[in-house]
Amino acid sequence: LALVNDLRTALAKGSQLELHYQTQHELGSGVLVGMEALLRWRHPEHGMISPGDFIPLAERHGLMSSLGNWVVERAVAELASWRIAGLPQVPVWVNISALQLIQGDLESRLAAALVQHRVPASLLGLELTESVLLDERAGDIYPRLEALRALGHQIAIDDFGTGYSSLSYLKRLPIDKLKLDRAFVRALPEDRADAAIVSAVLAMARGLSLEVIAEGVETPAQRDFLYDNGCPLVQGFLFSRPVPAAEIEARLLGEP
Ligand code: G
Ligand code: G
Ligand code: MN
Ligand code: NA
Repeated sequence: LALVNDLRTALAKGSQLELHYQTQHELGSGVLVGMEALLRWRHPEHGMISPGDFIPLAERHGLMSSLGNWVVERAVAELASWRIAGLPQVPVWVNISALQLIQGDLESRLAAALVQHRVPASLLGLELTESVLLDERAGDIYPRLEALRALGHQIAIDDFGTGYSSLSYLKRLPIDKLKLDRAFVRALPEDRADAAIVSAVLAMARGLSLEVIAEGVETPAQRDFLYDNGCPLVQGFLFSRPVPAAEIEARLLGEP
């Protein structure tokens, strides 16, 4: 397939790939608390290709570890360049795929990038989906998460609520944060079932001392519902779309 070869070329050159950043905010104050790094591929002929389209391709053709390593390396390098520029430092969260945990040397790649760029692990959060946590090929994930947290990384469960997992893992796993999937946010506040699910997740997370960040917040009405139900953190188009590094830098310049 031509596109796979193009992806190999893009990885080798690095120049067509970029990270876009979407801000995350404390809901009450609006304060910037972090950003999610989202991979983008600027294909020379096809234009911008979504990771939803090329990540499955990378997984099928054994390129996912390289792609994931590229993301880690770029995120850490950009964190370092922002520090050097004197910009305020907030954690960047990267998405980690199942195959990265299964096949890749994730831990050593993280360590190498952080040491090389002198970035503390506390500035690099890791987003894992529920399915990753339950993927048996990843082996016993518990000690690996413990070790990553001991190094200073924060760990979030991405797309929370959309997997088929049992809630009992929440009691057991060493994690910091739940990212409430935007599927539950979309129809707030009118949809009574979603409203019930969201307020129950928020109450449960408080009881478990887990932070919650609601994803896909697009409207003031959704934001207000989340605020009234005690959701501490938000991310979504209402606050910012994912934007290129240059735009995030401009934005960081405006932060106190
Ligand atoms: O940004 P966008 O909505 O197009 O992302 C589509 C999907 O691709 C989302 O599920 C997102 O989590 C995933 N994604 C974006 N960037 C990365 C990345 O760097 N690594 C992995 N594994 N997934 C990513
Ligand atoms: O699976 P994951 O949560 O990592 O996917 C994140 C993706 O969700 C991003 O690529 C981004 O494009 C998309 N996204 C972020 N905020 C919003 C939003 O407010 N509305 C919608 N529809 N998509 C969003
Ligand atoms: Mn994510
Ligand atoms: Na998500």
